[in-house]
Amino acid sequence: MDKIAEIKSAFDSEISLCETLQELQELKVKYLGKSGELTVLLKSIKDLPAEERPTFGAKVNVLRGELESEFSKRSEQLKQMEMQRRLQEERVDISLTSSQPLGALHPVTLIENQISELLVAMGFEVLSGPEIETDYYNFQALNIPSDHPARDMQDTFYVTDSILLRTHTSPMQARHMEKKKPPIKMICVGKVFRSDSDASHSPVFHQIEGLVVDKNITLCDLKGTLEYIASNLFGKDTKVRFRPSFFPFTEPSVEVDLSCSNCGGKGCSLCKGTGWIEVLGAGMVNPFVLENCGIDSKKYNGYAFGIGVERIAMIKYGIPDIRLFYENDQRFLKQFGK
Ligand code: 2NM
Repeated sequence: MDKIAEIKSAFDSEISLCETLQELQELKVKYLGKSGELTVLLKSIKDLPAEERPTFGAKVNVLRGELESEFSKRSEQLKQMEMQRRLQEERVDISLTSSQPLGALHPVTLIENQISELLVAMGFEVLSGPEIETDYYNFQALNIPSDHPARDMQDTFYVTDSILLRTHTSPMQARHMEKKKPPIKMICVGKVFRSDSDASHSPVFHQIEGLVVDKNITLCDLKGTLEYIASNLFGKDTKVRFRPSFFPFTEPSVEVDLSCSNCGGKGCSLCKGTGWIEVLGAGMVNPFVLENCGIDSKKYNGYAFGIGVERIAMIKYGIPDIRLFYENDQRFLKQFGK
């Protein structure tokens, strides 16, 4: 009986020292194995007087039950600890920021996308065309006469006498009018080229030109479209103002001003105290242009507008010099496209 108590207390202290499943398994062999402590104890039963054997046997079996249940308890505990240890050790820190620098859209692309999306939502289709154009589509079809200063070598990049880098995206609209019957509702987005370079002019820049041809189109339709774009780009209280102007391809022609988004129209340095900022040109398509492109100008009319993408981006983001767009300075570029 003393031996049973002795084994139990030795076992209790040993099992509490087991730190791994391996050690626990070894302890199990030591106590419950074929030649383990309990087996040896049970075999010693033959040395006892016959009347003590049943009680002794019963006590050893109770001890076996106790040991077995403590083994499985400790085994569960160790498995849990092992799982915790692995979860800790193999943890992936998903909050770690990437060491790869992330790219972002160029401010010109951002504005181009924003304006295009607004116009597409109003039912305009988006077209693109060649950057190298013929004199015919870039000038003649658009009612720009041979002696017009824009045709000068000083202003236009010529490839040959009659082939040039397009100076606006309008040639694409002339091409489209030749092919399609009204109603036409299109925009053309892309690069254009002019021989000009200073803080507000770049030899390559981006244009979005819109064209609508249908029956009974008015300047009000044009104004409504531009007001929608202006209020989405610069805030819903933005006002649109038309001033008379001249373009060979529109009649009448207008310069379009927006109320200054910086001062709300009160006058500031951005709008040079006037409360208005000139943003684009537009007008009713000149009937000569419609006729040149095979559209009956007695039945149909339309409006057109031309937006300089860089100009809009400069106003919206407060960029003072157009050349910043093309220098690819990371410090400039990473401020946009969040
Ligand atoms: C502008 C201003 C006014 C324009 C005209 C045409 C076309 F091809 F339909 F005749 N497209 N874009 C236009 C009219 C462009 O840019 C300042």
